[in-house]
Amino acid sequence: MTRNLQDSIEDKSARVCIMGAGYVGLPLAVIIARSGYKVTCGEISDGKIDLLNHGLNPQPDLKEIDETELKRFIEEKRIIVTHPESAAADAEVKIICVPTPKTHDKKPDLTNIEAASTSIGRSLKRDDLVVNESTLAPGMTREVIGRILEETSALKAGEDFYLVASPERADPGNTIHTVERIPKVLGGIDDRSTDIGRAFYQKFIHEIITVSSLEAAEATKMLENSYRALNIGFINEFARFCDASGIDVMEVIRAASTKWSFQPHYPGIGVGGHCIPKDPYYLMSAAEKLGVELETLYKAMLSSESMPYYVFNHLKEICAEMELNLKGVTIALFGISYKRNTRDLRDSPALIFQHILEQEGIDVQVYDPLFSEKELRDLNLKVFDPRNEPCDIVVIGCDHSQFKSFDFKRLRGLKAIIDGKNMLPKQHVPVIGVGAGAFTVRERCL
Ligand code: SAJ
Repeated sequence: MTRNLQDSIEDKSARVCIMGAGYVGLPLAVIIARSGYKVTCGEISDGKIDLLNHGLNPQPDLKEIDETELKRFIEEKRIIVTHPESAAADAEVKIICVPTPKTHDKKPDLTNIEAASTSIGRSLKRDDLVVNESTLAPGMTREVIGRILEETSALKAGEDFYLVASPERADPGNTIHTVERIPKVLGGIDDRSTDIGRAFYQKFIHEIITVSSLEAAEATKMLENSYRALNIGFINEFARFCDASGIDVMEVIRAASTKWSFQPHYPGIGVGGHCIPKDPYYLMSAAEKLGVELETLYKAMLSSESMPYYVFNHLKEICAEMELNLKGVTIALFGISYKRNTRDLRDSPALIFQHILEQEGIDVQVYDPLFSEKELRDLNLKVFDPRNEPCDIVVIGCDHSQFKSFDFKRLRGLKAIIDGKNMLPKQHVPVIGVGAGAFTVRERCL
């Protein structure tokens, strides 16, 4: 490799730009700065730029970030946060870490990717390395990012600049599987790109897994998350079978987990977050272009997307059994985040459930100990105060650990709990889970 980027990667004089200082980009920036590189984050949110430049973490859920370290890196200008254009200009290594959401009709939304690629392309130089870490379907790094870079810079991918795909595999908030400990899969547009990608990442990531192409790297991430979505979709379907057949799905999952080749997944009120609800649709869109129908994956997505409605049906059943008027009872939704012990609301199935009830003209109040009452009201949610308000039915929308020790006996008038995450032990009132097995109100009491 004759180019001098290798040297500046070795002596860490190479300047690094990360497009997107979010759930993926910010932890990555800290790890790269910690290894000795100067990092500039390109961020479109002025609010985030301001917070970060004051050394504050805009996403407190990211417990893997040491706030003291972040503040020091900002003060020492080892991390600088600015707007995308200027961030890209002063760097030799440019990493794209922007969100890749889906549109309302479940198609890829590449707005952020196109904007980040254009910002990078405008100041792209010979010998630069561009890495895409955002989740894209096979072919998109080459055909979308690569094309925009070439059009805006008049340079050629592979010949004039290095292009690598290395999809992020982070689990935001996870302090065990932190970015540097997760094996890094990467593939380049050519061998030199792969080699320089490896040379860079091995400076701060424990294990590098190189694959043969951009597309193989993109497909690896698609497979991982589609596998997860498939299994969650199936266990939600299996839970409906268990409800119909009087079998307790959690008992069966525990028993099946004694088999070494069985990987447990759990049914619930639905699937949220920034990955599982949308990554499979990126894969399906790429497959569709090639005339390949991923029907099983599609059905699995529909299975999980129907779960908020399934829990709503449980609610209607329990009210009918108890001869309660659905529009007259007090319903409290416990937990609104998409994932336990986080404040992340993206695609939260609990909020989808709340919206369904709202659409049906059914009053539902919300309690989530991770949010202040003001934050809940600012989300246009009606606040439930468990300290002094009566409540007929509780619905568990998110399995925050705090709910395990919550004393539901304190809730005046409580008649039933619908446990959307199958997290609670039996209580003094009927607890109906997702897949808890056919029930009648009497049988479910202690
Ligand atoms: N969920 C279920 N049943 C399950 C597992 C999850 O209903 O058995 C629900 C969760 O409640 C949540 C949603 O699915 O609403 C997503 O859960 P998740 O554990 O996959 O959480 P995410 O969205 O943070 O997933 C990320 C993903 N990482 C990346 O895409 C890079 C995912 O691939 C990882 O497996 C996950 O973190 C992780 O566990 O590391």
